[in-house]
Amino acid sequence: MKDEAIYRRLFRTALLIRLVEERIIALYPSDKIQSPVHLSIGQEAVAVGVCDGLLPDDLVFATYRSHGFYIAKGGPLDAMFAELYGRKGGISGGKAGSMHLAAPEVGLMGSSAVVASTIPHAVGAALSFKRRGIPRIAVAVFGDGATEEGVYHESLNFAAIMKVPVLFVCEDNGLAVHSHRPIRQSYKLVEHAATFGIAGRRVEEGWDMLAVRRATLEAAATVRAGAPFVLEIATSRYKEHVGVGEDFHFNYRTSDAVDAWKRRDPLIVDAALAASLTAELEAEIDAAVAFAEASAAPGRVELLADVI
Ligand SMILES: Cc1ncc(C[n+]2csc(CCOP(=O)(O)OP(=O)(O)O)c2C)c(N)n1
Ligand SMILES: [Mg+2]
Repeated sequence: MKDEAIYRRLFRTALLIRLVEERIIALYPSDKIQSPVHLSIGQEAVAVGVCDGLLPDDLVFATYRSHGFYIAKGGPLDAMFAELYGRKGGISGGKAGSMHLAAPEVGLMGSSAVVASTIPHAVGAALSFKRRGIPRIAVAVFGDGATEEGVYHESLNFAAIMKVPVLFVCEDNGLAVHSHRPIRQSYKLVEHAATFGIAGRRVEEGWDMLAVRRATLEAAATVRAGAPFVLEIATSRYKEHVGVGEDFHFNYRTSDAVDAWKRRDPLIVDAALAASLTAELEAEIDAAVAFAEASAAPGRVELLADVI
């Protein structure tokens, strides 16, 4: 398939993610969304490029900022909105919310509010694939801040020692809440991985869905051959850490870097393609929101099921 056809496919999914999150922004003041939200607006190219570079059976373990990965992996939109609404029709019956989206049937195994906590789960899944001789890979997605957690280092070590098929994907938006990466970290991620004998690569053009996809295909090929790999992808978070607003008024960053990123963002630059797809995608979102609105709230029995 030509790059142009792939680009259109990736663009459509990335635009769906952005329009879904813009709908979340619009709905949020109504208080119908019963969950804190960590928006990935600006970061969509990472989710779509990575997921498109995987095989459908590969498993992804993600974070609280994972609407994009859920959608890019093919998670159902109606059950996602119902989940955000806290309704019975939600993918986890309304009990998980935005930070814990999971759709195992499409390979989005889970996401978690606890920073770095899904990284060892991906390593464990990869170990299981290896032991059972299953030709699939597991992907751990995490932010730059998560690499400061001890479990990240333990996971690299274990993956390297056991030679498990795991792809570590760092979404480097340069921020952990309001804190910039250089004041938090004394290491470069790819060099750091090399000290464990793990190959890695940093992609600077994290706005470029095709570049992210190509890098993922290459990295995944290494992983399928039995070696873990660290893929670090530069990206930009346009909105505040948590919530639906912007955060430039806190003065920990200016809008300059975000504006520079927006000037390369295909969802903004390729306005004609976006306009040609918007009505159809908004109709999909309308249907998903209508499903959530019509879904009943869980009762006592459903609320207590699966939690003890
Ligand atoms: C174990 C743990 N420590 C601290 C927090 C509070 N916390 C939530 S998000 C976050 C920053 C994480 O930054 P990063 O991994 O770069 O992800 P991003 O939010 O930028 O996507 C922190 C410290 C938490 N949720 N879990
Ligand atoms: Mg970050």
